[in-house]
Amino acid sequence: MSEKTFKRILVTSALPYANGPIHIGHLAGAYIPADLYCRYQRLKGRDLVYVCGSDEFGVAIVMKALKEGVTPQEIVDKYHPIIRDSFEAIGMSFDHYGRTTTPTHEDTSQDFFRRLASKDVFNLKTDEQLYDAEAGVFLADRFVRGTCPVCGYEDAYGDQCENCGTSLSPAELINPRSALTDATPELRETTHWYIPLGDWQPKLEAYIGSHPEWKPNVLGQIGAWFKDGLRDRAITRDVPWGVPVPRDVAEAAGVEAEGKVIYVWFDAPIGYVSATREWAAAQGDPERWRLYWQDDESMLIHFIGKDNIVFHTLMFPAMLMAYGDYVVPENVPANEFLNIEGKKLSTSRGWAVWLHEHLEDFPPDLLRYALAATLPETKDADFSWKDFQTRANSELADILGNFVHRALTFAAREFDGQVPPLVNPGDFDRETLAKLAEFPARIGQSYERFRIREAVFETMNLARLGNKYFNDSEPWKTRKTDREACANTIHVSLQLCAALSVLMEPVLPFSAAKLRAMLGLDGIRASAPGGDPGATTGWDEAGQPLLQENHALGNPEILFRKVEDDAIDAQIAKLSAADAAEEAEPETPYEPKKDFIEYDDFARLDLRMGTVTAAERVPKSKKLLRLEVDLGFEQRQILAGAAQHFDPADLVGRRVIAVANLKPRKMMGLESQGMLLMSEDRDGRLTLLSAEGENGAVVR
Ligand code: B3M
Ligand code: ZN
Repeated sequence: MSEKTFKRILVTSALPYANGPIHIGHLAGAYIPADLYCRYQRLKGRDLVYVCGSDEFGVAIVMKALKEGVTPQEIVDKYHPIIRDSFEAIGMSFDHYGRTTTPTHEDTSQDFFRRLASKDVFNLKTDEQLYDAEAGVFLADRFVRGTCPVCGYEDAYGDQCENCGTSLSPAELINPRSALTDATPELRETTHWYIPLGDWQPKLEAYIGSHPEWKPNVLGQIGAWFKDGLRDRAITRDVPWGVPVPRDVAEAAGVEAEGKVIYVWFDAPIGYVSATREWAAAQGDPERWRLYWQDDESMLIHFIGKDNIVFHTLMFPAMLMAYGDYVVPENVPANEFLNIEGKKLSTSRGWAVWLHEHLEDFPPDLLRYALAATLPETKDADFSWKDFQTRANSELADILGNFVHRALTFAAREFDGQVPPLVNPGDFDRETLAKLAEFPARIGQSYERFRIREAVFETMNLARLGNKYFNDSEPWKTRKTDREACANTIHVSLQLCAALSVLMEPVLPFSAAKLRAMLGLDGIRASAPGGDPGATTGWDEAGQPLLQENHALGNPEILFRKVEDDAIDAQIAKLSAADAAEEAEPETPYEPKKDFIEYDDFARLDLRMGTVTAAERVPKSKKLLRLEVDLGFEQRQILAGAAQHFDPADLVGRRVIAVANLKPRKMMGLESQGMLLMSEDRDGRLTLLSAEGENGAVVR
């Protein structure tokens, strides 16, 4: 439980799929909160390792490759560096950022699989799965599309209907088709390994039960899974992209190993272990990873988004328990989702703010701060550009930046750029220093409880305190009337600035470094890897005065520049442009133009004006309408496959164009004596064509 103190901490952020760049929704879920937490803990002087990496296997990657007409390898080779570099640019302080296509990861994943197989943890099941004979592959999950048996949505995925949210198995789809070739899949036998999570439920319930301190949104989801009863989950797939099922294990089981890979949700969390191994190797101490994973005094924390809860709180812990020797997650502070301007983030619709683009226009600390201040910790939250501007201008610039600037420029002007001594401090000075002393513990508490937003708010309160102290002390008056009081005010203000430069470090690392340079303050413990190991002044010390009397300050500079309206308007315009372009852009292109015909070919059509005189649905048919059409020279019965598009009552009286010489044919036992012209748009919507002219008039 949370009361236990641990010797070291291992922190992970969800491994992002390397199938696209990072957007602010990702950042707010699993990355910004984790980075703040890690930087705080490092400032506390705790032994911490923070790992992450690109998730490079799985259907998400294969889908993207299909879409772009390249190989999965090309996809991950393209996006891995983009993701890695944008993380670096926003100041993510990973000790190691790996990828799951490394030999170390294959080795670690196969070791897990082999060990669990040898302990008889898995079940082997043979059943029929959909097979695309045209492509020669089994169709896992998202490779099958078809009609949802629950709501009738025609484009449901094999694992879930996006329309009604029901989770499905591919075999449940009506009219299944292959997402690869559009072929109708056939059922074929295949054998897979399953992890019987149901067998693990009692152990998992005991484990989760020992963590009442976990976030309610996380416990709520887990509770629902337990109530439903955990089920077997297949942990292998028949796809040509993934960590291969170890040959020896397959052979021992009498299963053909060729083409079988480990399911991405089995290997991805093991990616955390692989990344830690790679980190240890890079430290020149290859076995050191074990300390973090296999020692009871290590605390494992997973930062994730809410869609990954089941894998990190149930499946991965079951794997770790089954393996033995490993610690299990001590906490999984999952976040909810971030919306943008009140609308659900959607990368396909262009309703997203991309990290690499954002950083072209703004310094990284602004986004870190704006996101940290609005994290979706307990419920979905909203990012808006106006709010971003307000955070940057009214909080960072007007409160924090302003306070620091006033204190430093005052010291430069009045005290020769030095820290004036504190002599006979007044009550207000002492009270303020006493309040300062409480901040590290108070902010720290919030971090320890994963209340990152609250921690950031408390941090800003220290700047608020500084501003108010400076204002109320009125040093611009005392500089003439009471030199000692004025010096005390500046002394205390500078101590507050120094404290801020440490306490704001988790959320604003770039600006904190800048502030320390202005203060000439060094020897502060690093909040990211690669700092001076000799530095011992850190979080806990920041409550006490950090600056010596007469210490020489550096040059004051502006810490935060204001974000202008223009810059914000441009971003809003960009967002809506992407949204509008998406709306205007054809989702599926219209049919290509047909070959030329001679006029005589056209002239063979007998097109006539007519009026619908009666309309009804054909009983027992979903699609057919029976229409009576007055063509002037005769009445016709015409069947139209348009029942899903029109209400029969609306059709009576409509002027229409009919093909009058189409050979009659029977449908549902009724003769159709012609056809009505309609247009069909890209979404399959039908519109009846109409024209002027009396019944029987020739259309040409
Ligand atoms: N790549 C899913 C996601 O990006 C997945 C997380 C893996 S964490 C081990 O949402
Ligand atoms: Zn549905």
